[in-house]
Amino acid sequence: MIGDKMAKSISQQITRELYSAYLYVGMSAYADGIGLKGVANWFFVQMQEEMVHAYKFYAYVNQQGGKVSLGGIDKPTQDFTSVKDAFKKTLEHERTVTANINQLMAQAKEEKDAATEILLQWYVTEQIEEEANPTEILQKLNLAGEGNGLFLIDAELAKRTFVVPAGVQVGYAPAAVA
Ligand code: OFO
Repeated sequence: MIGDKMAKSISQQITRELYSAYLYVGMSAYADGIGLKGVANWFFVQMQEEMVHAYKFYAYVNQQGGKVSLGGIDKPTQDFTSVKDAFKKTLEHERTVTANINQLMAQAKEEKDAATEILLQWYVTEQIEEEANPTEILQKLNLAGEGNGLFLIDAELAKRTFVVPAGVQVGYAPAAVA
């Protein structure tokens, strides 16, 4: 059982996660457009991960007998001045998402909603990685510059693959929440 207020807050976060996916598919398209297929791959995998973030929340609300109410998804920016700019915007965005997750955790604690707290712990851990990944790429971009070094980074980012996280079943399965 989940309270209406919490179901509404998680629904808002589902919309935000879908926005994240939309933002990253736009970044992937930007990278494709300038011929950096590895960077495009990295952002495409990021988009897939965001869909999992949305799905995990969605399955949880359903499993807890709550109502999922979706909001509108804004048009994401597609104006990037460079690959570094896209990763800077990624890091900024992920910091905002971390703040959103922390806010949800504060609400769960206030409402003494232990089940939602347990769910949110997964997202708290996930956000550490979500901030660490673009930070590391930005460090490399700073070291390698945006000349030939960019091609090495592009080759590295081409290796990223999408892996469904343990306990998450992709597809319609509202009971599949780890
Ligand atoms: Fe990128 O973590 Fe979800 O939004």
